[in-house]
Amino acid sequence: MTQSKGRTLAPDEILAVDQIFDQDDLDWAGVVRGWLDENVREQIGDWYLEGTIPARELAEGLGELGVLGMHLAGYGCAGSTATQYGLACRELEAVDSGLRSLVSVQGSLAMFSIHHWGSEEQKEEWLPRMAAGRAIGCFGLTEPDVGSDPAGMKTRATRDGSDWILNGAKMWITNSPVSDVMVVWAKTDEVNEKTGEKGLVRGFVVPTDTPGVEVPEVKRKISLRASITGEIVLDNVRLPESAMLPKASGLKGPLSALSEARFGIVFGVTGAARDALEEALRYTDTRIQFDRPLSSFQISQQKLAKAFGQYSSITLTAAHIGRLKDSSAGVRPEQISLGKMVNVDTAMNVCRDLRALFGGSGITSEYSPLRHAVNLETVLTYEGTHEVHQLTLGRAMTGIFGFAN
Ligand code: TGC
Ligand code: FAD
Repeated sequence: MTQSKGRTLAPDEILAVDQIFDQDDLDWAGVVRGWLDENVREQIGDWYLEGTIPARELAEGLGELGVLGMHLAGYGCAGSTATQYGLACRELEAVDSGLRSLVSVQGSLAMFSIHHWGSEEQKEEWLPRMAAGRAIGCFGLTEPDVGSDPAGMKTRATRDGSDWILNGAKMWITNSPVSDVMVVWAKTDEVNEKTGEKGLVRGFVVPTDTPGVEVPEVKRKISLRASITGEIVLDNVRLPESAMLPKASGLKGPLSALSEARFGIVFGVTGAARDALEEALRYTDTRIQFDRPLSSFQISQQKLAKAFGQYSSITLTAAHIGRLKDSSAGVRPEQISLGKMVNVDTAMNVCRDLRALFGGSGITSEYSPLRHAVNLETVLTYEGTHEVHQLTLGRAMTGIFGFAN
């Protein structure tokens, strides 16, 4: 006998998301979601299969929407709260992690570095164009031989008169093949006061069309396919003295930008989990097996309830970290590590578990959970691997640096 269907509640209604975030902030998230519905959602599965994204066109649209560098103040940026920025990331990643990456790298890595560590001239030159999406930025920290331990970077910046000469290679750089400007981290011959040795990390603002720069694309990715990834090859790249970020000295420069981008991920991945859950609810409601909708089986409901519980807890974690970041005390790196470690891992498990509810259809691009789960493999790795964040928390709790023993 088929049971009559009672009233249904959306996950965010049960969670009472309107009691977690301010209504104005949720209205803003609705604006972002509406723009994505109109401009991106339908095409994303195809872009993913094609292994690309129309970055330039999207950047201009996202610039008009106002999400690029929205949490920065001045220079064409909105000066929003961290939570508002987080909620935008959540909507972007509900579509695809690649789209959130485009916005993270632009606003939190490239623009933040220039905004926080740059000269007035660097800010005036790049930030308004980047906020409008008329210039795309990338951020080169990782190298072919140096990932989790950026202190070991091999890229060098040496003096020639008042100029800088850059040599080296960066690997896995989001947007490098389509970028107009790169923030590149390199070691100079200056003495690092912490180690007492030569080799101080500095940041450089490098227009991509500078002679000696090449940005080959990384192909054959099976994760984060709706995102353009490349290398940066620097062969005797001559830059004026003014190209160096004057206020950044040491690893604090790039790590501070990473904190910003990791924060966006803490919120972003809750969007991927929410989207997978909404899609699973729609699918199980209409797919009939054994003369009943999948949603009526106890095991389906168990999977949905478990996923909902996990989604709820990562949303609350994101909201808490957002509040900390917006508070006068601010958020500490280990608190961001906590959010990145727990939220990415949990969102990945949610998407992977829900995928099973779609049976064979779940392995196509027609449904989002598997695409999200595969994307989240990248998110688990970049911006500090899962293990780096475990060790960061381990260090915070025990006082022992467990990275190298
Ligand atoms: P440590 O001694 O901890 O710190 C060195 C200096 O930096 C300061 N600091 C921070 N400052 C601001 N924000 C943070 N989150 C900071 N973390 C550390 C720290 O206070 C210190 O300052 P000072 O003044 O005392 O010198 O450095 P460590 O060498 O011990 O760090 C170890 C470790 C492993 C935690 C660090 O190297 C690390 O985080 N490694 C992971 C590397 C990483 O995340 N790479 C990401 C590359 S970019 C990317 O993936 C972009 S993906 C983009 C996309 O598509 O979305
Ligand atoms: P490794 O550091 O070699 O790590 C390999 C494995 O060893 C991992 O499991 C790691 O956790 C583990 N490991 C390493 N050290 C330790 C330790 N001490 N203890 C225990 N385990 C350890 N970088 C940028 O600079 N800019 C970008 O825009 C950017 N975009 C990216 C886009 C994509 C699609 C991807 C995949 C990566 C991107 N990255 C970018 C690079 C990313 O940040 C690195 O891949 C990441 O930091 C890990 O470095 P690695 O790949 O060299 O791995």
